[in-house]
Order: sequence, then C-alpha cells, then structure tokens
Amino acid sequence: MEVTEARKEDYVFKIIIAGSSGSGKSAISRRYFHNTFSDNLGFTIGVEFDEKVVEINTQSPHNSTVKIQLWDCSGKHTYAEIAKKHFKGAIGAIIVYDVTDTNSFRDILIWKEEIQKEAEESCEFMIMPNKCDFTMKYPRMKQIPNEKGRQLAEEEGMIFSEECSAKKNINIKESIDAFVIHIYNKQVEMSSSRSRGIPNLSHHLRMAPEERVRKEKKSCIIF
Ligand SMILES: Nc1nc2c(ncn2[C@@H]2O[C@H](COP(=O)(O)OP(=O)(O)OP(=O)(O)O)[C@@H](O)[C@H]2O)c(=O)[nH]1
Ligand SMILES: [Mg+2]
Repeated sequence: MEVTEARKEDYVFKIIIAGSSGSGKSAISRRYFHNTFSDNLGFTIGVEFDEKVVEINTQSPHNSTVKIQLWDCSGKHTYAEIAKKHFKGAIGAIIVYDVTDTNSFRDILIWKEEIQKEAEESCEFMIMPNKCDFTMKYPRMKQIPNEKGRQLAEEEGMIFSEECSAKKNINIKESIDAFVIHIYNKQVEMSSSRSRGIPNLSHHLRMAPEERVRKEKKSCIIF
C-alpha cells in the first residue's frame, strides 16, 4: 500500500481510534501519519483528525485510491459526549489498549458498544495492544497476555493486531495498513454481492461535501 498524491481518491474511509485515556491513541495516530513520537503528549480534548491518501493494489482496471480519515477520540469521560458525536458514518474502528493497564483492556467492549450505536452497520473493528516497548524491556509489567486479547477479538468478531509500540515504531503502519485493506476487501465483498462487475462501493463511502471543508482543518480539534 503506497501513499499517493497524484489522483483524486476513489473512496473515503472514516476510521475511529478509541480506547481509554492514556492508552496511546494520539501517539499511534502521530506515528502513522507523521512518523513522530513525543513523551509529553497532552490528552486529547474532544476529537482530533488526520488523513492521507493511499493506493491499494487491486485486480480491477486500476488500483484504488483510498483516503483514510482517522478520528482520534478522547478517552476521557469528560469529553465522551463530544467524541461520540463523531462516531457516525465510521466504517472502521481501532480500539487501543495499553498492555500494562488492565482497565484499558476491560474498557474495550464499552467502547465497541458505544461505537456500534452510531457507526455504519458494516463497521469493522480492530483491537490494538500498545506500549509493548515497556514489556519487551520489563516482561513483568505485562498485565494482559496476548492470548487473552486474541480470544476477546475472536469472540467479538474483531481483528487482533500484533502488539505495537508508538514509541518504538513497532507494528503501527503494518497493523493499520492491514486493517484498511481488510475494510476495503469487506466493502468490495459486500458491494459485489449486490452488483456484479467492478466494485462499486456504497455511496456513503465517497467524500461528503462537509468533509471537503474539514479537509482544510488538518489535525485540528473538532467539536
Ligand atoms: N512507552 C510508551 N509510551 C507511550 C506509547 N504510546 C503512547 N505513550 C505515552 O503514553 C501517554 C499517553 O499517550 P496518548 O497518545 O496521549 O494517549 P491517548 O490514548 O491519546 O489519551 P487521551 O487523549 O487522553 O484519550 C503519552 O505520554 C505518550 O507519550 C508507547 O507505545 N510506549
Ligand atoms: Mg489523545
């Protein structure tokens, strides 16, 4: 999957990144979009937003370009209501937990339930265990065995990403790119079961006019 500037994107994927405060959502987003990391990130107020266009290799006449919009939602209860307003229209959700924090793991299903109330029916979910740099260095810090995460994902029909670290840049791009391809394949599957021939992803995946306006406000706080 390559980043591309050349062509107008074919599809827009709205993806939410949610999970407990401090699990590392903003750090993951910054690593994915800007390849940077800071030890002193302030907590997110409301929602932050970033986007990029990638090209997906397909067997159709040309490769598909997809604009990935990642909506980074505050994990703080104070801002939960603001964050929830932005779940609408999402076709993917990444729920992050911190492998050293049992509370963040416990909250996964609460986030999933909240997102499902607002997101598209076809919304796909991925669980992303973050901060594995800690446990690589100090194995005793690990609170959630991988198997437990994988099992929960399986039970809930979610993708389970390999453990990652925004700090050390481990598995961030790989996991999110793989999730985008998974969403793409699911959408193609759904649309080709409706119509034969070239994938015709549903209309709502295309860029809505108000999203064109938001495009001007990269990485800003949106209420
Ligand atoms: N060691 C380590 N620290 C991390 C990692 N990812 C994030 N952090 C740190 O954990 C803290 C919280 O990270 P954030 O990305 O702000 O967490 P958040 O989930 O966005 O939190 P809210 O915005 O409050 O919901 C910050 O100090 C980050 O620097 C990681 O992979 N490893
Ligand atoms: Mg944040």
